[in-house]
Amino acid sequence: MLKRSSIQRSNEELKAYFADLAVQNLRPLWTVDQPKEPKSKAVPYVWHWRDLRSRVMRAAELVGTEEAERRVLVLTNPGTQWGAANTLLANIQVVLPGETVRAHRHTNAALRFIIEGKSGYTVVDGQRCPMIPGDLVITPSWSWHDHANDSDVPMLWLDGLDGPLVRMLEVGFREDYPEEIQPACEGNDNSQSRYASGGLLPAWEAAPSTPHTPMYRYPLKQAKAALERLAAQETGSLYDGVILEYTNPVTGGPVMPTIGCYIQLLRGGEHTEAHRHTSCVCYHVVEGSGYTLVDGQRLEWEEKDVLSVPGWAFHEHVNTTDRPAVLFSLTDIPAKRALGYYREQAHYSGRQ
Ligand code: GTQ
Repeated sequence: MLKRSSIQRSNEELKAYFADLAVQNLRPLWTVDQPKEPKSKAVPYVWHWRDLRSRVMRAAELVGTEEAERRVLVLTNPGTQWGAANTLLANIQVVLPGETVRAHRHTNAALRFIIEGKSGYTVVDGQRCPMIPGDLVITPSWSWHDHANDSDVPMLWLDGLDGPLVRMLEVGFREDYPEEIQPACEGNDNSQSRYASGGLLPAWEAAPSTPHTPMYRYPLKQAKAALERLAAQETGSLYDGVILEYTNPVTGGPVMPTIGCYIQLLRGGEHTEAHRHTSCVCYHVVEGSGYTLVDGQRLEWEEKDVLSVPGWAFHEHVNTTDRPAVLFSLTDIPAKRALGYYREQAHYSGRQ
């Protein structure tokens, strides 16, 4: 008969054994706590625009873009002390009228969601991408990028990056462009007119081999029109209302391999059901106000606020007004899916 074994020994013997192991840099696995499910170090958190904006603007009074290669405030989750979420950064950057921000590249994948301004631009691998409030502009891993503000008002935007993931994987490289700024191609980035044709793609092109979308810019105008059109004809998701993913038009996959981007509309008065997933999420409120319940904690939000929902935390959204609310979000779903670690679970009683 085979069975599990049980051994007689004194506690002193065991303690002496453990002490000897420690000297050898060894550790007995059976003494290590192994939780049944993840518990994020990150905590549910909201940064209110009313507190953020003045502090970001103050940075622009104190440091120039010569001194600060990126004039950025890092929204820091009190639980992790690096970035807004466990694998994601959600930073706020400001560029004043007439300023340029030097060109560089890094392995960190990045995106900008424009919050305020008129007509700055980012040059991504030579493509000049105009930045209009509400637009999403992506700067994939290892792409050269520099920013500029050629308007007469400050530009503020949300930077989303996979910084903490890159740090954890120890794959961080960075490089300065040999010049201050890249020579931009004539005219604006044309990826919009090439790829945003309702499912039609240039047939003379070989399928791009890059792991990111060939479309660098996703205007809010199109996203909002799609949200409103779908809100008029469909219920959407039980957990997220009418939610759309920004996708690679060629593959239908996420915009970048480590970061997924979404935009959602919560109807006036909508109160979603609660669920949780292993991916963490940073939300930016494009318009409207309400609150999100995260593991029982109420995060109140209004326009331009940023909130962090840790992985495997139950969350449900409530639009407290009678007008639609629109939320932009970035998540690490693509990274977790690719590794086979994505899981999702509905709350057992619908709501918390
Ligand atoms: O604009 O390239 O928030 O390199 C952090 C690192 C923005 C940028 C950030 C960066 C950038």
